[in-house]
Order: sequence, then structure tokens, then C-alpha cells
Amino acid sequence: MQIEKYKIADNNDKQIAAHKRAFGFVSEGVSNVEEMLQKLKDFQVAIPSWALGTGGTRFGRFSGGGEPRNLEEKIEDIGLLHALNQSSGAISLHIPWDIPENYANIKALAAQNGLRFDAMNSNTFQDQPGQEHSYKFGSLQHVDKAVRQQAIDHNIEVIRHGIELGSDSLTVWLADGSSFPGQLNFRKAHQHTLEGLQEIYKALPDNWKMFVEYKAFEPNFYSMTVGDWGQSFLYANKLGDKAYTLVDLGHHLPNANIEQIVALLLGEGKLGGFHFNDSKYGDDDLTVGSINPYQLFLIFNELVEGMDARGMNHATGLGWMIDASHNIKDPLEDLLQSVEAIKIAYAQALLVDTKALQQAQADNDIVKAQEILQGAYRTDVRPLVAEARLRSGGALNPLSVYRSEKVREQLIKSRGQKAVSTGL
Ligand SMILES: [Mn+2]
Repeated sequence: MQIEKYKIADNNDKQIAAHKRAFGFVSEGVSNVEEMLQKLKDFQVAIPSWALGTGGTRFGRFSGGGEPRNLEEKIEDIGLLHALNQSSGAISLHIPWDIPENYANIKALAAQNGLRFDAMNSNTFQDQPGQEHSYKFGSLQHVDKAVRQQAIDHNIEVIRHGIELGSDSLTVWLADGSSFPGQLNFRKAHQHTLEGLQEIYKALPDNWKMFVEYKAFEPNFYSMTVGDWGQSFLYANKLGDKAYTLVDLGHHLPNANIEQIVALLLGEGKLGGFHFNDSKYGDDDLTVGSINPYQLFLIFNELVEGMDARGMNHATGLGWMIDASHNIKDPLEDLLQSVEAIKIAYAQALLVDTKALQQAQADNDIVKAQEILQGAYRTDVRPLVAEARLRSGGALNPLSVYRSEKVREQLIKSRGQKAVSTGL
């Protein structure tokens, strides 16, 4: 389904007077409001193909109905989001869940929906039907060379699909590790993994990037072979200039200082991409900004400061993606909330008076530094984000249009109550 432009315009008309008042109020306090709106318009967040269906836990999965049944319907769903928020202009595919049957048709459909293809994601954490060797005891780290080769070949196949679609990056997340002391020789596991990544790296086209994603625990519970930013950074450094660390917010041990990790990786020129989500305990895959929006703001503050210091374009300098999939919300509503939370945190970070903050740091004026950060954080930037969206042709309030147009009801009508998306 599609939401006609006039319906978005009708909805905007009803809210425009209130919006203008709120926008006028907040924009008076912003010195470079036009520049800021342009940055907000340019900033796009990729949607992963696996976030469009209801996720599950190991205890169960509760489908909400009307989930996309194939790649075409996944693209249509992201097209819907993008029509509403004008900020979800990319899709990130997962192989083998989303192998295109016809590249030209898929590319045309994506273009119709205003979408490009973001990072490609490989999968060596599950066994697929007909697969020769099992990943039960790991993939690139495996003691058996044949298993390692199978995982290498799979990643190279993913790159080939990506080339056909016009993607320019590969994200490698490995579930490799061990669940019990003594199970694994750490040194050999590391060496095998490095050698496997090197083989995959060799198959990257010149203009591609490779993102090495880390995760502190799960599915393995004693050790992860790419378990933290230090391990990922080590691999990325050894691989070469096209390899980068990817930070997934949910992949840290509790209370990790993610903003500091981001600052250091950016400073070293090795931060490649981002997976947004939120968590209370671990890798909870909750809606971005739903638990700790202040941390999200602090991360964006480091991103903006660090990217500006290196002269990087905020919109294109790093890979921005949501990576969440949970059990009880309508996935499309969740994604609208997630993108909104990201843009709010970005807008707040753009408001930080960097010069004044640097002066406060130079003066060791901690109180002033906190006032500057929290002054930006406590500004209601929602009218700025909405204005940027309005100027791009989106909805002032995407969620209210989604609900008033009864999108989920229509998707259930056309796809069925029992339609279940591929993925986790
Ligand atoms: Mn991730």
C-alpha cells in the first residue's frame, strides 16, 4: 500500500498553526536555524529488513499480523515509513533472508520508494537448509577449515549480491565464541577469525567498506571472539583502510561508556557505522531512546564533535542504521518512534555550543560544561525536527498519520493476519 501525498498534506494542514507557533518559539533561540534544518533534512537512517516483522525471544513470538512476506513487501513497508518521515531512505538487507530473485526489479522498486541499499549483512549464526557444515561451534573461528571456508564463501556471496544492488558496505557480525571455559583456544580462534576476515576483505570492491560488529555476550555466554570494541578495532586495523568498527548500542556490558568508545574510534578514523537501539539490561533490542535518551544525546554529541573535527559529512560519513526487533509493538510504529528519537538526539547535539564547551573544558569549569550539555538536551527540539520533515514533504506527525490512515489494518487486510516475516 501507499499513503497518498494529499493525505499527508491534509493532516499537516490540521496541525500547521500549532506547529508554526512551536517552531517560531524554539527557532528564535537557534542562531543557525537554516543550516541546522538542512542537516536534519539530509540525515537518513537505514531500516534493516528484519525489523519489519515482530521479533521474538527464545520463549515465543507474537506476530502482529500483516507482516511483509517477501523482499518486495519489506521495501514497500520502508517506503511507507520514508513517505511519512522522509528520514528512512535506505534499506539494509540480510542474506540469506532477502536474496533478490531479480536484481533489476528490486532496484526499480526501491528507487520508486526513494530508497537506496545500505550495508549488506551476512549470516553465519544459523544453519540454513541444505548447508553442508554446521555453525554450531562457530564459523570463522571453527577448528575445521571446511567450516571456515564455507563462512568465507558465504560472505563473498553476500558482497556479490550487494554489488548487484548498488550497496557499498558489508557488515560482519559473528556469533562465534564459547559458552564454557576450556571449550575454545582463544588465541587460535582469534587467528582463524582474522584469516577468514582477511579472505573476505580481499573480495571487497575498492569503493566498499567492511564493518566489524562486536557483541559482549549472546549467543555465547563465556567468550565472544569479537566481543568488544578493542577486539573489533584490532581486526579492523589489521585488515586495512576499508575495514572499520561498527558500534551497536545494545552490544555492550551494562554501564559501558559508549560515548567515550565512539569518541576514541572516531579520533582514530576507525568508526564506520552505527546500529541504534536501546536497552535496560543487555541486548534488549528496545526502541531507540525509550530507556536512556540522555545517553543517546551524549553519543550524538561525541559524533557531531568528532565528525566536525575530521571534516566529515554527518549524513554520509558513517553508516546509520536501526537494529532492533522486539516482541510486542507494531514494528512500523516502533521504527517511526526510533527514527524520531535519533533525529531528536541529533538536533540536540547540533544545539551544543561547542566553542563554549571547549572553553569550559579549558577552564576546568565542570559546572559550566554540564550546563551547556544539559541546556541543549533540555531544549524541546521536536518542532525543529518536524519543520525539517515538513520541508522535505513528510508528515508533521508521522505516527498520527500512520494511525489515522489505519495502515496496519490495511496491511493485515491485504497480507493476512498470519503473515510472518522472515528473520529472527
Ligand atoms: Mn547490530
